[in-house]
Amino acid sequence: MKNGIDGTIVAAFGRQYEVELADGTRLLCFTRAKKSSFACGDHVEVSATAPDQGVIEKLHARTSLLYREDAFKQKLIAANLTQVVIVVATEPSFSPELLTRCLCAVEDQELKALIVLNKADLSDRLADARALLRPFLDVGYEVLETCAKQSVAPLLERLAGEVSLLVGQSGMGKSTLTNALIPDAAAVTAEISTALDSGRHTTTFSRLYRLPGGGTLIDSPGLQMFGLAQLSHDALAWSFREFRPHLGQCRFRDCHHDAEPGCALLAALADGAIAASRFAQYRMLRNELTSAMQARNGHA
Ligand SMILES: Nc1nc2c(ncn2[C@@H]2O[C@H](COP(=O)(O)OP(=O)(O)O)[C@@H](O)[C@H]2O)c(=O)[nH]1
Ligand SMILES: [Mg+2]
Ligand SMILES: [Zn+2]
Repeated sequence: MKNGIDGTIVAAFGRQYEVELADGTRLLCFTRAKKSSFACGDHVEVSATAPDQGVIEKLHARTSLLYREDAFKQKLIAANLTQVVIVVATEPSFSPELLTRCLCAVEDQELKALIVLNKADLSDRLADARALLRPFLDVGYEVLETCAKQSVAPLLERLAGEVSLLVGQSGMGKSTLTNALIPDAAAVTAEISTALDSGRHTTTFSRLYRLPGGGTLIDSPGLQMFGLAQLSHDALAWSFREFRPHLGQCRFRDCHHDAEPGCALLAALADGAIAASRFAQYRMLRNELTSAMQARNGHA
């Protein structure tokens, strides 16, 4: 059997991975290590052990890695992305806090962010959803309103030439968008569900698709939590994009931006350059990071 073949992980289910080779062949691959740490989108080197099976031998360097982490474990979401599309909806209602957390991870990896407000056809809920998104627009994020059931053309345009991840809470319409964007996505999903005997229609693992107009799309399971324990305190502050002009301007180099005199962030907050709601989220996340660090060091 052939060794040293390059491929891309197009689906990650537990400790099994589907790897697509340059010629389009797909191998179901296992890993040699007990603790595997690969993600959908990873470029790997594999050895074929059967016409449709292989072993992952090596991971090629990543350009980016989106993941979440709490005090004790890490959960990889996708690798080698250029853009993250965070999907929210008019109904069910979404969590602005979760959206903030996703954006922090996206900013930390220096990826492009696009917020999609789906189910824009549910017009009686639209005003409320727009109001929840206002603080994100105010700091420069772009919001694209879609109706997955009518037209995904404007979204498709934004995906050309990018490696994009669709992420968000469950029920927002990620899979419906994927199915509308990729004609044979539903068939692929059904086939895998049968193969794994999961028999469920909810997305339980990430899957990578090639878009008809060029570009790559990864659909992911619904998110309920997004720990950011991987970030340092400085990285967290930097991940709030409107804080950046003020960072490094505090009187004290190790300023906690808490109550210190001469704090540039508190000054920006006082004069309205930083919104109170964003600063409150930052404080909450900062406290969470501190707790995670303490828990790791054994004095929780
Ligand atoms: N009205 C409306 N319903 C939608 C739209 N997009 C998705 N849905 C519905 O929302 C539900 C959840 O969609 P799904 O794609 O499974 O969400 P996911 O969990 O984010 O993958 C399904 O019943 C869809 O039919 C939309 O644009 N408008
Ligand atoms: Mg889904
Ligand atoms: Zn400060």
